[in-house]
Amino acid sequence: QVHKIPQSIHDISNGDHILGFGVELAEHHPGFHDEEYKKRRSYIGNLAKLHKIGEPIPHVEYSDEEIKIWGEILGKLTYLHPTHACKRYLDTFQLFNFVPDRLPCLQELSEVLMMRTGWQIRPVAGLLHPTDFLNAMAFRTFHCTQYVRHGSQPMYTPEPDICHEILGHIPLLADPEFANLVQLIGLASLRASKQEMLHLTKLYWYTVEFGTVKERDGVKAFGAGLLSSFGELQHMLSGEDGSMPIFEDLDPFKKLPKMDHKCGFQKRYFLCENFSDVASKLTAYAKSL
Ligand code: H2B
Ligand code: FE
Repeated sequence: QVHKIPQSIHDISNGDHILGFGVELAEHHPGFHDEEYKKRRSYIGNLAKLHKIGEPIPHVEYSDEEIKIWGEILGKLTYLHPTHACKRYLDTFQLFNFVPDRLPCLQELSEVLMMRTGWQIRPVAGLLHPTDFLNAMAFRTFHCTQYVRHGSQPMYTPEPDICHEILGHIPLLADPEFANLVQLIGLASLRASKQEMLHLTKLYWYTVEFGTVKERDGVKAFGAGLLSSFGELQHMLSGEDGSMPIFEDLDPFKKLPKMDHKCGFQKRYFLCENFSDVASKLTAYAKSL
């Protein structure tokens, strides 16, 4: 089996390795028994599959219900962000002028990123295989889902949706230092063995998805899984659900805990000094590969 190292984003498919709707989560997925919803999700997913790098991202006309879900999430999160999000996120968030009655389109967000940091967005039909997902980051490309989560549980989704991408990932990708750090993981992934790939997936998970950072007035979130989840942000600081999380220093050379995708909130977060601290640790690890 020859593994060809991708030379550019054109060598990475956004359609070959989608872990499709409801995989593993089938029965728990809030939209699993909603045929209308599944049709909508696959319609939007198919648009993504047809997209070619360099072309504008197809425009999706969102329904009133979808916009309502977005508006509700945006409203709740902007209430928590001032106290729970890291400073860099609060700064880059301002660039986008998000409003509750309009769901931003990926094309315009991609243009802002391109101007700020040279990153681009590529639409994807669902959860992409970690190898393709991480490899694409080497070429400053972030795969984003374009469908909206199911409306029965607006504050929860078992898989990424556009609200998670926009409110979790996009703002910080406009921060040059953070954008470089994300690319580092991507670059390290290009030649990684299977085992190293699993480790990089965990490094991604414990930084870009669930990372926390020390600031003058306490612990703040920079991970997208935190920034896009009202419940998880509260859990991070107060353990209001009765289980105070643990904070640990990140050491990329150490074995990292198994990722927990399903069972509620994270029990442990990795706490970093700042983005340049994360970047130098990741660089050191990448050099060892
Ligand atoms: N695919 C998509 N579409 N969005 C993600 O946020 C995502 C992904 N995350 N694939 C990846 C996997 C991540 O959880 C790691 C690398 O497995
Ligand atoms: Fe994510």
